[in-house]
Amino acid sequence: MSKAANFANERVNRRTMIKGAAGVTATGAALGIGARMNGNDAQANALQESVESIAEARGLTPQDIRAALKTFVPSGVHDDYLVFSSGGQSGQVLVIGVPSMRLLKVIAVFAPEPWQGFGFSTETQEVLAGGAVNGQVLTYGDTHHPGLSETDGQYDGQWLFINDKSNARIGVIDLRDFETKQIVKNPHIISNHGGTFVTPNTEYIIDGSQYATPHSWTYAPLESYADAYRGAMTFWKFDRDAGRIDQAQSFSVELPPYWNDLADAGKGPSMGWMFSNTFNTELSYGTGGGDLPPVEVGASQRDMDYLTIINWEKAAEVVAAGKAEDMSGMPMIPMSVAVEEGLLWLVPEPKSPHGADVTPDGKYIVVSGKLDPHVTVYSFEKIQQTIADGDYEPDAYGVPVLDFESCVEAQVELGLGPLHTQFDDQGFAYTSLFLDSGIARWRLGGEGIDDGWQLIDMIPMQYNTGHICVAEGDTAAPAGKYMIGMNKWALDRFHPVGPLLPQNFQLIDISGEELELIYDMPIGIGEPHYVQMIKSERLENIWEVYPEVGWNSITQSPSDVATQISEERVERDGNNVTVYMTMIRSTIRPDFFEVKAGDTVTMHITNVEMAMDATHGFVMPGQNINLSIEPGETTSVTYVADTEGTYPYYCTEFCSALHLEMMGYFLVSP
Ligand code: K7E
Ligand code: CUA
Repeated sequence: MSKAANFANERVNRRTMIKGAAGVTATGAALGIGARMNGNDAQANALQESVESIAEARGLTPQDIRAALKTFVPSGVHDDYLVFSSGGQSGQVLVIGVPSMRLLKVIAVFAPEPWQGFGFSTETQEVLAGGAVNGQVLTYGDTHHPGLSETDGQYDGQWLFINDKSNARIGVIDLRDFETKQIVKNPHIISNHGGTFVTPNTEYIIDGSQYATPHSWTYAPLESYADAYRGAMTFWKFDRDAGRIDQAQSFSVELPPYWNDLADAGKGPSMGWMFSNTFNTELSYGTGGGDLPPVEVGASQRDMDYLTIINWEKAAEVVAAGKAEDMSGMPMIPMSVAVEEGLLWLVPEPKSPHGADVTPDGKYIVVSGKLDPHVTVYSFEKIQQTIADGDYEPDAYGVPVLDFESCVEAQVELGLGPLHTQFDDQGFAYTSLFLDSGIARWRLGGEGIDDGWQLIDMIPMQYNTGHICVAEGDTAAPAGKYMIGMNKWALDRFHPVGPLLPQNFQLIDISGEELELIYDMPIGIGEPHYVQMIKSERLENIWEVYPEVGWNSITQSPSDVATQISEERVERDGNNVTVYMTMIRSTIRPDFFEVKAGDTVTMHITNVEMAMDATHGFVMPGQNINLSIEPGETTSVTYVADTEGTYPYYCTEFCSALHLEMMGYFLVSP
């Protein structure tokens, strides 16, 4: 039996013991109610009795009651932490409060979303169009890794980035209004995975290719894989003032046709560097329609794959010096140049690696091999020394491979299927164990720590944990306290809902000596991969309403088609009709307009209210138009009125007592 399985058994025994021996009558004692309330025995007894009767009626154990008390957030009280979660195949981002695990918002990113009018208004259609691939606007994304902007290695609460793995795109979300402002398509690669990870001051957003293709996904037969196919690591420059990724200042580093997995940016002593897992160093491309082994087998033959190491500060200098090549409109540093300049290195890594996580102090890189029960810890200092000593041999592509033993600090046996690692404020690391369905807590080592690099505990998860997240646990200063396990399989944990089951987020209290499971939250939309948890107090720039009436929320500036009260009008120019409209409780102005069949109608709608939460929605039947106009916002939409008829438009948000009267008639005459 593996160590992890042992821990799991112990846990089960402990839980059964508490249930069986103590039962619900021990709840009061478990809660310490009597002791705390000595001053007022009558009150304490009453509370204890009521708790016990509720617990008995609901069949709750003392553990259940502790969990409930730790996660309950009273009505009107806000959560201490917010989680930004990938929405997986929904192409969205979920915002969740911790510890309550209440869903606060779903942010549309790569897919149209009617409630927010995302992908329906002209402004948001342009955002979606920014991520077009081969000229086609896509209406989904496979989101994996949200990345909060950082200052000095800590979340600054200003921006959020998220990748679409399936099309190698990045979405940019402004945390003043929690809306997507930009989608960029990587011109060099067609699928990514190691994104989005930001450098410590959000200088760059890291975006690594997953499946190798020829550069810019052009055609080349699979048999030419080794010669014609390539990987790339892209560094997107983020312009904070503009609030946009600046493609003109972004670049990629060409890589061998290995598959890059998760990445992380160095910090502290390793500032300026980044680290990415690389698997399929076997160069498998599957059967190729012949009798080669399938990828599953072909890509798992070697005992070691690679950790890819890039000096991005140096890479930026090399681009500035004009040593990169233009490729599809963005610079690419050729592999040969990257090697010559000493900015690209490899180190062997145990079999089929997945996660790569830099410790908060920036001294170590923790790597998990999916098919190895250990995590491998590399020392950044040792990596530098090995480079200085010239202790390396080139791989088949001429990229120097550093000596494994010289770079490794420790290997810690944790359990089966280690994937991702996070850190807390007590010197612990946590690693998800996919195959063992658990999370291992282990102690980091290093100078002055005698009991480091050791497995301490393991908490079973339900089931098959992928990513985990400790509060601010991937920053230079983790907060600890809470951890979420993102479980791929839910099986029996919730009421059955048909064959497609939700994912299971499990909240764990990590503040004590024991890891304590305190909440299960089903995620009924897509398969989230990664989440980041930020202290709520860091999100101090959130707007309650837009700064002024007539605001363009995409450019975040006054709209040039804003309409104030009494400026409402219908303008005609041949077949083009432009309607300048306002919305205020409980009137839409104008409340009538008529066009001829075939006219092109453009509507500019301004919500002239500046009261918090006074959002109006707008639908135009038969035209696939559904908008959301938040206080102060101006939103536009254009459509061709090609079918004559009578169409009542109305406000979709129940904004006032006379909300149903907030409507108008649109007539299309023959
Ligand atoms: Cu492990 Cu895409 Cu981050 Cu999923 S990845 S688990
Ligand atoms: Cu505005 Cu209902």
